[in-house]
Amino acid sequence: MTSIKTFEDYKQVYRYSVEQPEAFWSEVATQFVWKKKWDQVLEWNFHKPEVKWFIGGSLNITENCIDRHLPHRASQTALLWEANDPNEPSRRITYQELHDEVCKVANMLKMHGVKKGDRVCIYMPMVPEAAYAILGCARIGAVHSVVFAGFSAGSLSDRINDSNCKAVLTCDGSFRGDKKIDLKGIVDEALKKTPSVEKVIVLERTRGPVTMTEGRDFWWHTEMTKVNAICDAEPMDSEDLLFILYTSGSTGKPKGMVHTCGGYMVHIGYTFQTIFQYREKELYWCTADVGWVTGHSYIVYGPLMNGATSLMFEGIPSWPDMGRFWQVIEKHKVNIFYTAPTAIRSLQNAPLSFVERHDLSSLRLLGSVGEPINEEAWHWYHANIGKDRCDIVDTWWQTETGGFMISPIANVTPMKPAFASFPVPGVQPAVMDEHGHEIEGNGIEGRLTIKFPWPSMARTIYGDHGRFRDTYFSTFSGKYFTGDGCKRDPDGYYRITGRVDDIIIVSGHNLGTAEIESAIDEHHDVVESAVVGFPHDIKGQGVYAFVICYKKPENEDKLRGEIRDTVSKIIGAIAKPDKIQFVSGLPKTRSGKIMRRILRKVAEGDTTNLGDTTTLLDPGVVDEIKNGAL
Ligand code: 7RM
Repeated sequence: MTSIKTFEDYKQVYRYSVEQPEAFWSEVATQFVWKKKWDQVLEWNFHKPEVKWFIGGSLNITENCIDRHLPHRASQTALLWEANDPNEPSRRITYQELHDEVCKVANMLKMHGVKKGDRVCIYMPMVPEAAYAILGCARIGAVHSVVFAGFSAGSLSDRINDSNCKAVLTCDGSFRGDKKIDLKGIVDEALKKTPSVEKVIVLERTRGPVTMTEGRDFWWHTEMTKVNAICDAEPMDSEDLLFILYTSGSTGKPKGMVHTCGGYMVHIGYTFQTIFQYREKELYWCTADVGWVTGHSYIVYGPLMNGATSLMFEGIPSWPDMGRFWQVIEKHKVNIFYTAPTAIRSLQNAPLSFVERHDLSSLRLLGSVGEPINEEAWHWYHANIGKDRCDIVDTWWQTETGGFMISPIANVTPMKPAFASFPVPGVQPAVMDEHGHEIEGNGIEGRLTIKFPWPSMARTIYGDHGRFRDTYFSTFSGKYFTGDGCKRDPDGYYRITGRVDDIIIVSGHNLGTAEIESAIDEHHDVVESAVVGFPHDIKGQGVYAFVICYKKPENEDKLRGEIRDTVSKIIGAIAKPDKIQFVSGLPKTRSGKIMRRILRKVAEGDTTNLGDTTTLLDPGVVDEIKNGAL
């Protein structure tokens, strides 16, 4: 009893999944290909914390993504690739071709000394080879660590070093709108500081000039001619590592979230099918980048496990014009379109003619992910893209959760605009008050926690289990704390209200305030800074920086430009502050902590009630900050 076709089914399946979670998840797990069945479904302790699913089971996720489909869909398109440039032909990769390419990548990695358990960094743009790279690692049990190809050299080397990657897979360059980005140059810069990296494999994409280091760097296309397309799938224990994916933390050091094979496979495979209600032959398009968890779970693994056709798009929504997404939907007759509120809001600001000139009648379902979708954007999306015909699945989840946690089910859950609605079967949320008590009943608001394990939860932070415990399991004893706030309305629908901690979400990307502050502080004129988010029409949240300089800046705008460039170089353009206010001091507590609550209020333009400021070291700075607000 795991399949859902009606809202009544949902209620029944959900109840079953809570009353008998192990029976429920083992029924789901039976629908996958295992090399050896598990001996025990679950073992857990949220105090340690320790979570193990499908203990004793053995599997390889790539068999579930590829091999199992070959008898009946070898010639079906697995990946449909649309280039950045609309004039470049799209590529169709069948399940058979995917099999062959993945096996070749796997063999290429082996040829270069990569073994089960070794970490491999993938720093690639949205090309099919990025999916081959991910699956090629999984095929041989190497742990992939994909780093978003918009990150700077410094961010890349930090991530490579944190998990001691042995190899890097990358491209000569990438295309993004009318820009060409020199990826290999960034890798070369990063690799000056990464002693663990032995080999670099470079895929040719832009054909820009690159420097190849003898003995370390190899061309993808030459290496791929040296291997064949047969590679047995490595048997993986359920709890063996599948991948590491870095996400921002509040100390500035990114956290390498660790996902393991069995539970991740089961949760992602099940939720893709259940939430989207994917039907045979449908074309599914998720616009995320493979560098984020959404790309991992719902461009690559989820769709492929379900024998779907997944569209992979290299470009951006605004080039050559603001109609690019809609043109792609028309061109390929996309049925399911899954994107982020930030993209919706930016396209909503363009003239409607960019939408109207395209035939969007192929669409059956829309999705949203990455941040709370505001009602205005929801209605625009529903009316203008879905033509009031398509449901919107507002999927709430995190890098840490691996897969969907709270979401409507397509054509099943009665929708409420801007509500992620109900928990996925098997997921048990609990809303907590600030004293650590669970708030029962409906029509309430608090902090969102999860009180029972789910299969695709991260098992640890790579190399730092203490930080994993402190970050997620110590705020509320015995519960996983999401860091998000939420409401549960009188009908029991969940609405996620955003981060309650110090992470800000800019255009759907998680950025730690501390990370941006430390980048700003790199500028030689800057003494100290504090960053908070503020509501931004397009990006959801914008970056507002309060900056203390050594001496009063002579030319404030010039300095703002330099600070923005510094942040861009160190972290990436995504983290550039939208507003920079120069101040002479910051509101700090006696123990030296910045009171962000006050800065947040100022950044939001609400300075009438700043709350209690008596614990501040120097309450005087508050007036200055208020008066200088931008
Ligand atoms: C998938 C992803 C996680 C954070 C999460 C939330 C926010 C994501 C929604 C959402 C409201 C949603 N992973 N978030 N989805 N907030 N409604 N549907 O985004 O690790 O990068 O970010 O994103 O704050 O904690 S993530």
